[in-house]
This record gives sequence, structure tokens and C-alpha cells, in this order.
Amino acid sequence: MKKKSLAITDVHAREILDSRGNPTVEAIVTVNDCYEGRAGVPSGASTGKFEAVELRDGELRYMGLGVQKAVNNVNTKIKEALIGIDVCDQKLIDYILIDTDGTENKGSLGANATLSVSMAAARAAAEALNIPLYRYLGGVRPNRLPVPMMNILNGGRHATNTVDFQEFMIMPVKAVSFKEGLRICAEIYHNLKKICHERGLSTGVGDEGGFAPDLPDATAVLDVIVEAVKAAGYKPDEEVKIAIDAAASELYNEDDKKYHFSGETQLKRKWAGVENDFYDETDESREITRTTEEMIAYYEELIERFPIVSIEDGLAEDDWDGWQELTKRIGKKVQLVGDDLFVTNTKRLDAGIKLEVANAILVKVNQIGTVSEAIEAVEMAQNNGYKAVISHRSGETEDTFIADLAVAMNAGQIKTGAPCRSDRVAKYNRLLGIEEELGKVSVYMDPFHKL
Ligand code: 2PG
Ligand code: MG
Repeated sequence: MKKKSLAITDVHAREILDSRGNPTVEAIVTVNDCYEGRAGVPSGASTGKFEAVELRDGELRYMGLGVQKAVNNVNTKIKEALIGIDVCDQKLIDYILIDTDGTENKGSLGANATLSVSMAAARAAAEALNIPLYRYLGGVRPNRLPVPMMNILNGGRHATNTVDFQEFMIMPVKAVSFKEGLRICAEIYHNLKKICHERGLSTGVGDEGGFAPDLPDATAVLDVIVEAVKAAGYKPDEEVKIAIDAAASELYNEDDKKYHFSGETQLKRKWAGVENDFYDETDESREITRTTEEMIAYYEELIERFPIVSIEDGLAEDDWDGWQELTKRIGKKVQLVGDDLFVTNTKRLDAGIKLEVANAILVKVNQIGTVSEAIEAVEMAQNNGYKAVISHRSGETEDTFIADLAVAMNAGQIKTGAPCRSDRVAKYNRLLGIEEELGKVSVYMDPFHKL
């Protein structure tokens, strides 16, 4: 039988807005002049320094954040290179994108330009073949719904509160299905809101939809989360586990090689009535910092006290020795996820595997800039006994690509924010649809049953 021709006949991009009101790239790939695939690119706030380049215009409009150059690259160079290519040849499409860019870090076309087209092409292919995106990306394998790693309390770069660690997440590991897991999370989220409100704490939300109250430190946050889990009628540890993204690269200071807890310091000083900007050697005014060793000891203490099952970016992206020690000390007890450390890059992941650093990778498609490279990172992780957590960015669009990707890769875990803000909820709602579609063959299970 002659192979049906599914040639790319048009590629078009435009500048749209993301969930923070910043510009991002949307691309549309057309096949045989009739099938269309569309995709919107996310954007991070706590970006790792080894991520692929997000091309920004640096001009007056949108305070420098415009993406007209990236859009233009799609509408000229990328379009030219892809017209006539079979849309089902994702690896070839991505190879052409990498080759047309010609740099190590997508610095010429911009990873926002390449990713928009890479994702839109996959969507167009699925559309032309009339199959769901997860089936197109995963073939006959997909059947596993991811456990949400749901961020219900925001700090760090995602909010203006005093919480220094970036994300505090709940994981409904014992639910019978994704649908039930999502319900459990939403109920805990509402109970957390109630508790914050009753205590006079802010119930305003951060970039990923989690609440962003001023709390003194991680212990205080974890206490309130455990309380919310119980108030919702669930058993912490047994039914609901906790995950943290410390985003420690953001706390790290190259000069003194220490982690600086500015929020914790600020609140301690406020409570002690110490004047702003007045520092001496008294305990009340001293800045709170932690060395690598103190950070590791801090995590040991936290996992002892709380049902924490996963810690992401516990140490900075360059602190390989620290990461090795961290992995030695607690890597058998908890999942240690490399985000800024690995940046969805197989070269960095390979180095990490060889050094026995971390035991999981966070996968963010825009950190690397093509779908194929993100899939390769997941495969490398899975082939080496590392887990892969599919993730959103703090700046998102209504695009639900990562929901399908998580199922396609049977990744088992997804990080996509709170049950609040449509950019986050869209991914959860897509997963509800996928679970229903998979029906009897769908599987939902505790990713840590062996830990
Ligand atoms: C992270 C992400 C997503 P950002 O650090 O894991 O939660 O944040 O997109 O700001 O890098
Ligand atoms: Mg992170």
C-alpha cells in the first residue's frame, strides 16, 4: 500500500500572551492545506543557567520581553526548512530545527521558536492521523495516568511572600484513579485556603496558583499543609505525600558559596522589631544562610519530621559535589529531582547518572527546545533507573501538550500547579479526558511503591 502523504504545507507563528501577561510564541503547522496543529510555548521564572535560549527582543515594547524575533524566525527560516517535510517524521522535523539553528543552545532561532513548531507539528500529525496526541507520541504504550505533584503553596520567585523554597506540593499516591487523586488535591487546597483565612494569612495566589502567605520557614509551611491534609479527611503519609521544589539555585550565592534565606531573615527581623537594613551580629538581625552541609542536614531533618517523598533542586545547579553527597545521604529514602541541574538535557543527565547524582529528572520541553530531545531525556532517565517528572513552567498558556506527553511516556508523575488558574487546570482537565478515554486499561499508581 502506498504511504499516505502528509506534507507540511504551512508554518505560521504569532506573538500571544502567557499567564503572567508576558509575550510568548504560538505556532500553527498545517498539513496538506487542511489539518492544523497549534501550540503555545511556556516560560520560566527560576530558569536554570544551562537552559536553551528563550529569544527575547530586548526592545522597549513589553519591557524588553517581546518575541517578535522568534516569531519572525518561525515565519521565515523555519517555514522554509520545513515545507514539504512529512509531518509524521517528528525526529526529522526536530533534527531540521536543531540544524537550522546550528548552535548548542538554540541561541540563533530561539528555543521558543523551535519548540512552538516542534509541538505544533506533533499536534498536526495527530490531527491528520485522527488519533489523540498521547497515542501519537507514545504509540501502543500509553496507559498510565500521572500522579499530580500539585503545588498548593508558592514561594521563591513565584510569589512575593517570605517563603524561600519555591514549591510545596501534595501527591495523592493512594487514590484509585487520577480523577479521585485530583479531587483529593482540590479538597486539600480548599481546606488550606480556609486555614490560611482563619489565621489571618493571605489567600492570594502565586504564579502557579498556590497560596502565598507570609510564613517564617519550611517547617511552618509543612505544618500548615499537614493540617490541611488532615482537615480534608486524609491521612498524611499513608494517603497523601509531600514534595518540595527548593529551587536552590535561586538561593545560592557564588561569592560565599552559601544558600541565602532572605524571606526567613526578613520575617525573623520583623518579629524581633529590628530596623530594616540594620545588620549587626545579634541573633535577631543576622542573615539566615546555610552551607551545603547545613542544607543537607536541613533536608534530613525535614524528611524525618514530615511525609516528604520528593525534593527537587535541593542544591544549586553547579554544586555537583554537594549533589553527590545529598544523593548518598538521602537518595535511598526520597526522590531527588534535578531541574536546573539537568535542564532536560541528555548531556547533563548522562553526567549526573555517571556521578550518581539525583535519581529523577524534571522534564520541561522548553528547557531543551524540541519534543524529540525532551523524549530522549525521558528515555535516558527511564533506561537508567531514574524517574521522569513531566512539568509545566511558571509562565504557561492554555496549551495542554504536557498532559499528553506525561501519559505518552508513562512517566507516572506530573507537576502542573494548583487547581487554580485556567492555565494549570487545563492540563488537569485534559488528563481527566484521557483517563476516561483509556477506560479499562488506564492505570494510576504510587510512583514510590518501592522507595
Ligand atoms: C520549576 C518551574 C516550574 P519555573 O522550577 O520547577 O514549577 O518553575 O518555570 O519558574 O522555572
Ligand atoms: Mg524546579
